Amino acid sequence: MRTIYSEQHRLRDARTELYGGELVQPFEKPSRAETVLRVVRESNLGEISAPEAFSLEPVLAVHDADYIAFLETAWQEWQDAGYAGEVIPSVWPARRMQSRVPRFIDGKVGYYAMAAETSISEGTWAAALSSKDVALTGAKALLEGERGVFSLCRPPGHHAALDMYGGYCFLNNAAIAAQYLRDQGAERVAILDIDFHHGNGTQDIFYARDDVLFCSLHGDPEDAFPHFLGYADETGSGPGTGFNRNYPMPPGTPFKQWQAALADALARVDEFSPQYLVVSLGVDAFENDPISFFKLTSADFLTTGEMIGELGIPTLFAMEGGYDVDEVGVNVVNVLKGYEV
Ligand code: OKP
Ligand code: ZN
Repeated sequence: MRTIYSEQHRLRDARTELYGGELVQPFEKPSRAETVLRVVRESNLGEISAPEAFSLEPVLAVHDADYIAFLETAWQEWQDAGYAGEVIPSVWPARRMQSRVPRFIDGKVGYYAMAAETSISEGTWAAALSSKDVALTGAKALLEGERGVFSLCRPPGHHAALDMYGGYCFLNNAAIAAQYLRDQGAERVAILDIDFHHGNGTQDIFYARDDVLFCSLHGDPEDAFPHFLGYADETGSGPGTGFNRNYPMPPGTPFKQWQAALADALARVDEFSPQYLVVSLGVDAFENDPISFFKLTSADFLTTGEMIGELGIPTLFAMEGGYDVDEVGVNVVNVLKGYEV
C-alpha cells in the first residue's frame, strides 16, 4: 500500500496544551508522525510519496469561508494583540449569549474554538494545509484505481467541524477527502471513524446528508472527550436520518465488545454500498494509550484491518490520533497490513 507523507507536518509544533489545569507539552506532537513513518518503512508497506498541492476549493466545500479566513490570520492577530503565549480561547458564546463573530481576536478565538486544549501556534496553518493535501492526494489515488492508500495526515482532522477547531484538529482531512470523492463523481462515500474519540466534526459536516454515511466507534461522551456529541441517539437529520451511526462504549471496553460494534458498523457500510470508504484511522483505542480507555492490543489492530478489507471497497486511511507510545507505529501498520491480506 502506498503512503502519502509530507515533512510539512513538523510546522505544527505547539509548545502548550491546556491539560488538567496546566500547560503541558502537547500529546499531538511531531514525533507521532515520525514514529509511524519509521514503521511504515521498516515493514516495507510500500512506496512513500509526497503530496501534490491542492487549492482551497475542496476545503471550502466542507468548511465555512469565514472560519478558514480566521485560521489563516489567527496567529498573526494574536501577535498583533501583543500576547506572549500561544492562541488559547478564554471566553465562549455560552448558553443564552450572542452568537455573532466579534471583531477582536479573543472573541474570534472563542467563537471558532470547540475546546481549549488546542493552542494555535506559529506554523499551524501551514501544517494544516499540508495535512489536507496528504488526504486529497490519497483520495486522488483511489480515483485513479488504487485499492488502498494511507494518508499519513498530521495534524489530525476529525474534531474539526464546519466552523470549529479543537481536539488537535483544524481542517477535517477525512471529510475533505470524502467530499472530494463525491465531487469527482462518486455517488456514495462512507466514513468509518475508529479513533478512540468521537468524530464530532465529521458528524457535524455530513449530519443532514444521505450521500455520505458516517459511523463512529468511540469512548462514551459521558466519560470521554468531546463530551458534548457522540451519543447513540444521534442518527442524522432530515434527509440524513439514518445515515449517522454512533457506537459509544464505556471505560475498559475490551476488543470483543469493540469488535461487535465494528462488525455492526461494517454491515451498515456494506448495506450502503459506497464507491469509496474513508477510514479515520486513530489508534488511541490501544490499551496503553495515555489519554484513552479502551483495551485493544496490537494484534487486535491486525484483525480490525482484515475486517475492513473483507468489504472489498477502495479505502483511504487518514491518520487521526494515537499517542505517546512506540506502538502507535505498529498499530497503524497492522491495520493497513490486515486490510491488504
Ligand atoms: C484528538 B483525537 C483528556 C482531555 C482530552 C483532547 C483529546 C483530543 C483527541 N483529559 N483532550 O481524536 O485523537
Ligand atoms: Zn482520538
